[in-house]
Amino acid sequence: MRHATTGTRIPPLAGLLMAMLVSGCAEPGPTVEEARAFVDDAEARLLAVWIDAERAAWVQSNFITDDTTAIAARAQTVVLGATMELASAAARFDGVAVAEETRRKLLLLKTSMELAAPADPALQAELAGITTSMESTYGTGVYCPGNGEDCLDLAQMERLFAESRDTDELLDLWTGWRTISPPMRSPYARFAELANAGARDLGFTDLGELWRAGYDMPPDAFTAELERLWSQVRPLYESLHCHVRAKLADEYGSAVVPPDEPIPAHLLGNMWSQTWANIYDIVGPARSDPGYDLTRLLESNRVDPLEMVRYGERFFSSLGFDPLPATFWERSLFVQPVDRDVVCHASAWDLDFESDVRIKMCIGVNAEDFVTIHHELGHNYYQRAYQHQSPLHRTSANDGFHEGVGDTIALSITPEYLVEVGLLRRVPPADRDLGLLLRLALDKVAFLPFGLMVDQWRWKVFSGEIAPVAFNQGWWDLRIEYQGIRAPVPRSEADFDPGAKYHIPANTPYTRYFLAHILQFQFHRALCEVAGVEGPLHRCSIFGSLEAGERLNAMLEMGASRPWPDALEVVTGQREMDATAMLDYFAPLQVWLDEQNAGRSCGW
Ligand code: X8Z
Ligand code: ZN
Repeated sequence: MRHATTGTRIPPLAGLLMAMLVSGCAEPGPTVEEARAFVDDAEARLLAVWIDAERAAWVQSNFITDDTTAIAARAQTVVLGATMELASAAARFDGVAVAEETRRKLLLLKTSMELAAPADPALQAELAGITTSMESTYGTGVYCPGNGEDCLDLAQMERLFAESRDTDELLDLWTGWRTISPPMRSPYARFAELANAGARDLGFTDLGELWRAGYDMPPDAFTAELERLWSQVRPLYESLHCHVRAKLADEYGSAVVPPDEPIPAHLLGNMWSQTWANIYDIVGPARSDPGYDLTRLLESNRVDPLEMVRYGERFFSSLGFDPLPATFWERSLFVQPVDRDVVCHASAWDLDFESDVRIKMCIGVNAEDFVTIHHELGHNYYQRAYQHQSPLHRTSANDGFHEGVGDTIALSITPEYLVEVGLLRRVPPADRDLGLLLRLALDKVAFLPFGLMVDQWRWKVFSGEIAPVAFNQGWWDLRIEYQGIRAPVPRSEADFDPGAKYHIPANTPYTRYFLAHILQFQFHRALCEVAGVEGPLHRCSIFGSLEAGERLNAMLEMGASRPWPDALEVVTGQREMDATAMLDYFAPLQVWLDEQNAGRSCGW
């Protein structure tokens, strides 16, 4: 911390230091060599504690008990302690003219964590205890309707939620799932307090600023960057919202879905209203059959969860990537166990930061999970590609890249691809494209404002703009502002609706998914060009293109060794994130939506 001096009186100690400097006997500052050695040691030490913590977290999420949660918390405490110590010590080299690579690593030391903690070991342990136990609370959450005997877990509730068209049942499920989170409210407030104190010790204003510092630009510039990207895609979202609201009003009546107002959150086919493809049947055009339904195709071809993962692996193999290691198949979790609690929220892991890659998922045989498998495998192939980088560079160019790779591959699950791999008999005619585009937009475009608002909420919580007494109100204000979606029943501060979304208790930053939704279309457009596929983007599959695979791999293997614009340039030739690829992709849909919305009053 730098303090302003008042007056010109030289305090005795400073006077002594000056005298030492003048006489040349001052302790010399640290050298470039020392800085490099410090970074090398730090990386070795961090790698060791990261691996321990990953193993503990893996066991915790695959076998949730009080004991595994405590063990994971202990390992997390060690990571917090080591990171805070090293990040603080790194400041010693602030004035040293180190090489660019060392400078970058000194910064990455601070931003490599999604969490910061005060220096006091007791507070570090408290913070790690809160985060691990919130995740366990979420993972074991159930809702027991009626007589309280037949409890539903999240996976069961999500399935019912996707299919039900009964507003009473939907409302019951919607409010039911949100009974798991009020106990997280006060731990969350304490978590924010402790993490903010840690972030301030590192020189950030709060944890939100630490998160925003991870994008190779000043945190404020990143905020502006998000605003720029959102303004590119907002008109498309508003068109989709307008059409969906009108169709929901046709289905449920305008007393349930009033015009000009935000859409009630329980009618969109997803527990968090973050993707809407499950209500395609309600909002699709007349004679809208997009030609096939991937869920039905998986069922009729008797594809089981393991085989779904094999489809994913074969896709990456077709691009020239090595097959997944035997340990992936032995150690991953693919189906929900019946005899114990697990965190079912899908995730990808790299236990040894080299090749012990795994996924953990409760796979259902349906289109959504088929896409999620590709999403998770994208993480694993990225992790394997950068394993030769030094530890601090073993991550993606920015976190949006990590989330965008598998999704990019999933954009290549086109009708042509499904025919090629034998899941679909023939390619539907081009006049079905509108249905396909609308179905995809219900996932990708509908997601955008949700992808933004989750961290808008957290950033305001961390900065103090949203105080604990207004946690829930602040959440719904942003839901209305960004998404045009409102709570279906009055909510109060006895509720803690943010906690019913996995990434809040798990403390996973969420802006990464917004970025990924923009980036994946940019990657897709560029890789389709590399693969030499002509025609509309929504009909392009890069399946089987070694050229596209090589280009993608060149970016993946860089890890975080360079600022992200360098990595982006490798695949796309562009140095800026840019939503025009997404707009290009959906251009025919935008025309159609404009026709549908003519005469409707849009907005909320
Ligand atoms: O959490 C995920 C992945 C794991 S990184 C399944 N996603 C977000 C979510 O489910 O809310 C993918 C898209 C958004
Ligand atoms: Zn992911």
